[in-house]
Amino acid sequence: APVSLLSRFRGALAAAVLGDCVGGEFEGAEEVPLDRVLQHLSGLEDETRGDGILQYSDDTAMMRCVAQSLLTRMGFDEQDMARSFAKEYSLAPGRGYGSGVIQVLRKLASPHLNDVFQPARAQFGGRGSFGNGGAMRAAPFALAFRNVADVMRYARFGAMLTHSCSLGYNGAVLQALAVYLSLQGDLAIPQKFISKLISKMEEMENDETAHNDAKVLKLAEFPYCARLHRVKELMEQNSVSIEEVISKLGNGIAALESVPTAIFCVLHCLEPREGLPEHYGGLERTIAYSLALGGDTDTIACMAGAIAGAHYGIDVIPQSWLKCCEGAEEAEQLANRLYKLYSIMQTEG
Ligand code: R7I
Ligand code: MG
Ligand code: MG
Repeated sequence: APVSLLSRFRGALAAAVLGDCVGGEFEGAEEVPLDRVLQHLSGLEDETRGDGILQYSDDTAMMRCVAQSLLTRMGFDEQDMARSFAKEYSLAPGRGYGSGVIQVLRKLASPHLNDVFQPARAQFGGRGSFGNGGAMRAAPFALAFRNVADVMRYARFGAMLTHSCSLGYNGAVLQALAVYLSLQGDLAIPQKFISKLISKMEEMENDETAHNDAKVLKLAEFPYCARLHRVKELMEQNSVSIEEVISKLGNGIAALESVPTAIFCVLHCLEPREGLPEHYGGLERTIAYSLALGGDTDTIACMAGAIAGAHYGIDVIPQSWLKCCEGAEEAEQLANRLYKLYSIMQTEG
């Protein structure tokens, strides 16, 4: 049966929270044997557990702020979103935020701040952060705007509130784009999906700031495009080892080393894979595989979850898994409200 757009919206946000919550167990672990991942996930099916025993981290906390702000302002309002991040951080500072971004969040709380993008620009010697904190919270942008140019524009501004390095905000653009295309059903033809991502990222990276950041950081000239080409090559291979994925795409806290990786996880798990239980559907495979890569597991699973959830919809996510995740229900409610906003918006351009 075709997956309804509402189901895709709910799937995207709920699976993002799921990825964050189940991924927290392995964040920072260098090697995560698949056995341990499957054990962790089968533990979620235990009836006696549930009721949000797995807590969400900064990934979900900030994604909720993005969704809330887009809803209450009925679009992007940088002042409101910045305030929302600052308030969330002050109420719950212990959610595992990146060590650099907390300085930005403290500055954003100041009532005397005129330019809300300024604190982010002061990070890391004035170049800004290339961490994946902008990308991890980018999914709601794909649910709030009808046309792709708006999704890209606002995902970029939304990320720039904390991540002013082009590698940081372009990672957020790529993540929002991937969710957007997945909502449209584009994962039905994986080659087309990846080609569209590459052509859009060529537009984004064909920019002086992006070229300069790439040069300073000693990266390829179009860093995201180069990684996406590697994703394409890995997709065409008969077999791919975890080690190969990590060495070619990365599994780290930098957006460049995690957003293309998350995209690869989704594409790789569209089909059954050796080592993953036969009773698993694509969504479950995507989450399990993301955790097995180790490294920044909560964030890679959160981003892969959002893309996969937008493809498969809410109905295939095991209820027992969602029940274990703090904030999963709220994520579905936010998705319902974003769907309503989307439905009343005019189609433009
Ligand atoms: O990007 P950010 O919000 O962190 C997100 C990550 C996710 O994995 C979450 O789950 C959470 O665990 O944190 O936070 P930032 O502090 O902006 O960036 C994260 C880290 O990336 C920093 O603490 C640095 O270690 C590194 N980093 C940089 N290092 C050197 N130079 C980011 N940008 C730079 C840089 O320009
Ligand atoms: Mg986190
Ligand atoms: Mg993380």
